[in-house]
Amino acid sequence: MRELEIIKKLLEMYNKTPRHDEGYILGSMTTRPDNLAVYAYNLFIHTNAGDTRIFPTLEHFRREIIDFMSKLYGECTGFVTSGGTESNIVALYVAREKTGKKLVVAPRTVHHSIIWAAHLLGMKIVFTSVTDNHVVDIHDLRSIVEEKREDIAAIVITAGTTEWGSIDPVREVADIARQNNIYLHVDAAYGGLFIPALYEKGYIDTDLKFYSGVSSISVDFHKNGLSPIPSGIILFRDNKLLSYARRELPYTLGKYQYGLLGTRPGGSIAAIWAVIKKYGVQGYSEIAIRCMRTAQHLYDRLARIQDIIVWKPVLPIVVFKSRRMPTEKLLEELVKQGYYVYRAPSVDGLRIVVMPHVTNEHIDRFVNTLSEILGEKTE
Ligand code: 0PR
Repeated sequence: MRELEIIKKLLEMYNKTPRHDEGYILGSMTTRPDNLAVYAYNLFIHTNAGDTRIFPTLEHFRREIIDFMSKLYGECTGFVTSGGTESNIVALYVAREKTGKKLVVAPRTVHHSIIWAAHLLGMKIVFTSVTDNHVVDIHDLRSIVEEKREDIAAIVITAGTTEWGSIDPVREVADIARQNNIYLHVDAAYGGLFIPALYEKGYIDTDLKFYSGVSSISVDFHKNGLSPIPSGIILFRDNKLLSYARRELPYTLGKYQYGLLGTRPGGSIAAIWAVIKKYGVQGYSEIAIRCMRTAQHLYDRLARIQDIIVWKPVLPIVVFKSRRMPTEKLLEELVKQGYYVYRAPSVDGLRIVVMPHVTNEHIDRFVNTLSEILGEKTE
């Protein structure tokens, strides 16, 4: 094919591909990346973070990214990953290497990548129960820790669960981890960039920090950070922990690599650097509050539909279901109208994640469509 024909075909396919700004992608934790981040990504498209001796500017970006993360959560170190799944695998790998143990303790609400990571690493998970608010049951966690202390490699909790946006009590779990000298990983892939701001403004009562007892925190910039996929970060409280994630590679100039990947996109690092410089703590705070307000608007509108049961959002994730229409039927009807909404399996409901691209207008149009499907009038 000639290039022009290829471009024509590409554009044809592009026009058949949903875009976030159309307002129909409401369930998936993805969003339209920032244009400046895309520019940075493309500019550094040729770079490979697998060897920062060849591409030392990537190391410069990494340091400034770590400085930014240290401002958010307290002094830490770490590196850019391909996202939450890689970060979780690396965290459990480090815990296993450090302790020589193979038991992971986590509430059932952890992301499935934790289960996958444990499986890959030959580790076993013991699940704690969760409270009605979908957070770890501290009493149950304490008794499991007491009983199995000698075998535990890590405790994993989530700051912004995938289904509910609930936030496990980081400080309380950190106390347990510290008292028992256990590795604690906090998966903040979804909530990490929003929690400090929403805590400060009084929207939520759980904060996220490197409290004494927290060993690692993972955060994704391809979720609420507006950087292109793949953009994640794994943070460790010190260099000693980071060193477990390092592999020697003597034949290269760099001599070692971090994480799971060999060749690693340098574009992601440049893109994350660009968005943190553009938005900073203040900019992310504004995005967090905007998403939270839009989620509250969605909650308010759904609460006015008689046939709908809706749960109050903690972070900008709204779970709802119909009293009469089976969830699968409702989902099918929504998909027919062009909507991409996900399931909330624990209550057999549906889930909307208000990502940065979602506006009040998108929400209003969605609620009107939903009301029509349910045969109800809305105000
Ligand atoms: N940890 C948490 C708390 C997550 O929510 C996710 C992803 C991960 C880790 C893994 O992150 P990566 O997907 O970056 O490896 N949560 C989304 C989810 O499971 C991932 C996703 C996003 C799936 C968009 C589908 C989709 O359309 O819903």
